[in-house]
Parts: sequence; C-alpha cells; structure tokens
Amino acid sequence: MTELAPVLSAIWDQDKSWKRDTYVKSGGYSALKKALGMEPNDLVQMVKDSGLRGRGGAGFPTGMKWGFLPPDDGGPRYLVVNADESEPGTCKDIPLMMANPNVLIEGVAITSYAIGCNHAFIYLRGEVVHVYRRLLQAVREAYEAGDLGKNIHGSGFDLDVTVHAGAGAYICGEETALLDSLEGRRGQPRLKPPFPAVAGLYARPTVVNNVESVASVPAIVNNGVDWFTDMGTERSKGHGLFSLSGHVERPGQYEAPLGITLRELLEMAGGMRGGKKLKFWTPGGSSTPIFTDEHLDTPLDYESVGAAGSMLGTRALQIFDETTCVVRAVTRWTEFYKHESCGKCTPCREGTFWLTQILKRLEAGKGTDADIQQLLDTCDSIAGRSFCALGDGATSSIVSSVKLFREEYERHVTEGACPFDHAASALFD
Ligand code: L3W
Ligand code: SF4
Repeated sequence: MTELAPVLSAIWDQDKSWKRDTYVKSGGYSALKKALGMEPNDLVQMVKDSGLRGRGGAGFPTGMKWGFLPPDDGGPRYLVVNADESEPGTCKDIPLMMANPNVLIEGVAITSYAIGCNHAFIYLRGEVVHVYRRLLQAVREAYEAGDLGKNIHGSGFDLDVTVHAGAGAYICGEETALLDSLEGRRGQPRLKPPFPAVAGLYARPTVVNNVESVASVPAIVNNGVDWFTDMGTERSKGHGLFSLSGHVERPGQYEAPLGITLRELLEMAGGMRGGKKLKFWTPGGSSTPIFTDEHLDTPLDYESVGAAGSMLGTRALQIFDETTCVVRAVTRWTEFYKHESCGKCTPCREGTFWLTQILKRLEAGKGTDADIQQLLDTCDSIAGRSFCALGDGATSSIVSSVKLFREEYERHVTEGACPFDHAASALFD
C-alpha cells in the first residue's frame, strides 16, 4: 500500500488550521472558483466519474445521488450535510470540522452549485458545542470573504448556509429522522421511498450527504478524476479517514486510501497497546459484525469487508486486545442501542430492551445456555424486521460475537461469573 499525502487532514497540524486564512494559504477555496466556471452538470458528472461513495456508512455513490434529483421545477431544492456523527467508535467528521471547517464549507458551496441549491444546512450533533461555535465562525468568515451569500465571487450564484445543532439523538443520523428533526419535529425515520432526493426537507428535492463526502469534493475538482481513481480499489475509489480507538498505542484519525488493511493501519498507529494480542475489532463501528485477527489483512474497502461478512460502515476501527471480555463489550453496545432506539417500531423498541436484559444476565454469570439461544432468537426477530438500520445494527455485534466466541459466552454460564479482569482491559468501566 502506497503512503498517501494527507488530503482532508493536510493542514490539521498547522497553527490555527481552522481559520480561513490558513486554508487559503494552502490552496483553499481555489476549487470553488474553478467549479463556478464549470457547468453544474459537468460537476455532477465529474463526481460520478470519480467513483466517490458516501462516507457516512452506506457507501452509496455520491454523484449518482446528486443525479437522482428531479429536473428543476423552479422551486427550492436543498443540500443537507449529515454532521450528526454518533456511531460508537466513529470519530472523523467531528475532528475534521474542528480542524478544518473551511474544507466542508467549500465542499458545501461546490455541491450546492452543482445541484442547483441556494440554501444548504449543516445538521450537527447537539452535544459538540465547540464544533458548533467553530462552524458558525467559519461560516461567518466565508460570508465576509464572498464564498457564501449573494453573487458568490461574481458568478451570479447565491447560497445561504444554516448550521443547525440537534439535541443529541443517535437516530437523527438516519437521514429521514434528521430531516424531521430539522423541520422541528421529533426525529424518527420516515418511510422510504420517497427518498429525500425526490421529497426531502419540506417535501422538496434534497441531497443528504455525510460531512466527509462533501469535504472530499474540493480536492476532486482541483486534482481531477484520475487523481482520485488512482487511489483505492476497483470499486472503492479514493481515500478516507479511518478512526482507530481502543487498545492501540496511538489512537486517532489516519487518512489512507480505501483498501488499506488493519495491519498497515496498526503500524501507523504504533501497534497494539503494550504489545498485546489483538482479539476482536469493528471495521465500521458497532453496527457492523466484528472481526478477529484473522481479518488483519482484509482490504478495508466496501467489497472485501462485505465478502468477509461485515461492513466498511464509517471506518470506525475499535480495537480490543486479549484482556477484553467480548460479552461485556457487546453488552455495552447493546445498552447504547436500547437507549437510542426511537421507539417507532416494535422489534427494535422491545427487542433491544430484551437483548440488554439477557446480555446483562449472561455477563454477570447468572445466565443459562438457553439464554444464549434466546439472544440469537431475539436478534432474529429484530434483524430485517425493523423499520430502519438501527435495529439491524443492534444485532450485528451480538450475532457475530456468538459465532466467533461462543465458548466465551458458555464460560460465563459454567463459571457463574465473568472470567475477565476488567481493570486490565481498562475499557467499559
Ligand atoms: C434515491 C434511490 N436515493 C438509496 C440513498 C438514500 C441514502 C443513501 C444510502 O444508512 C448505513 C446504515 C448504518 N433513490 C436510493 C437513494 N438512496 N437508494 O442512498 O441509503 P441506505 O439506505 O443504503 O443507507 P442509510 O440509510 O444512509 C447508513 C451504517 O450506515 N452505519 C451507521 C452510521 C452512523 C453514522 C453516524 O454516526 N452519523 O454515520 C455504520 O455502519 O448501519 O447501514 O442517502 O437516500 N433508489
Ligand atoms: Fe426507531 Fe429502532 Fe424502529 Fe429504527 S429500528 S424506527 S430506531 S424503533
């Protein structure tokens, strides 16, 4: 794997990297000027040709999504940036917006021009007040410099950007729940179709894109399609931010081409904490089935991770060494889903409650062999039967962990206690 010159994280180490001046000195906002001289349809085609896929978890082709918007009927159409990053282990959009909010704003302006939108929204996770302040300041600077507002850089194109802070609900990262929340309602998923591209915000055509997807656009405009498609693998092009957390020496964000492996990322991150052995990890956050050390060389692209039985998701690599009790880790994640279930559908609302009860019992050594089967049966009643991806995601770590570590679940039953020293793991306490 060739080393990647940082793109999204290029200026993160610079003094006051979040200021517009710093960004401009490194070539920032030149892509916007170039884009404004192009035909909007050519920009859409460029992003289609680049093969950029949504960086929020699903990996849907970004240019294709833009192309789904119906022809202009004279009414408004919207861009909504999904900045509600909350998937456990996912820590890329928030650092990106803190370190360089301008690359997002430039991406918002280019995307809006390409799709014919004059009002874009950035829907931010409510808890990150520091990011909210930073975005507001960056948007203000962009208006003052003429990157936003009326007649941007003399092009005749107008764009307003609203930064909206949510109230801290994981479900509002689901695109239609986000739209309901933005409209002032309780955030719960809507039935799809219609997809937001047809009837989204205020029932108008809307593109909902993840922060990293939109922030990837300026470099594609500046460097061209070939530059982007030269990175990555056959069907997973380009580069992305990988968040490494847990039992690694240097947790953090690592920018790399798609298709890099965990083994290579661990080298960049200084290896496993204290030289311990890798036990299990998530390739794409806690909504994706877990992997073990057998998957150290699985290319981290959509196809390879899928073929190995998981999902690339948000590239949230949570790493756990041999000191970790897998039952405990899975119980923690399941508690999260129970707490965040929006309650709209029965399989997820009731199912995540029961999963938590069974897991807590097992983890405390008070479970039975029948509980392990009950756990799997309950997952079976949720996955594929829930209204949105949260229900499916809640079952991923459970089913995969029983498959990979069934004997560890059974030890909790036969020994009547958790066989691990939680202090040694130093996670989940
Ligand atoms: C128009 C069609 N648009 C699909 C659009 C759709 C959406 C995108 C992908 O879930 C995943 C989930 C989590 N006409 C269309 C169309 N679209 N067909 O394409 O849609 P979809 O349904 O495949 O996925 P999604 O609902 O966006 C996202 C997984 O990501 N995940 C969670 C991440 C959480 C965060 C966070 O913390 N904020 O990102 C992690 O793995 O489980 O599978 O835009 O409208 N015919
Ligand atoms: Fe709500 Fe869960 Fe049903 Fe999604 S699956 S609609 S989060 S109750």
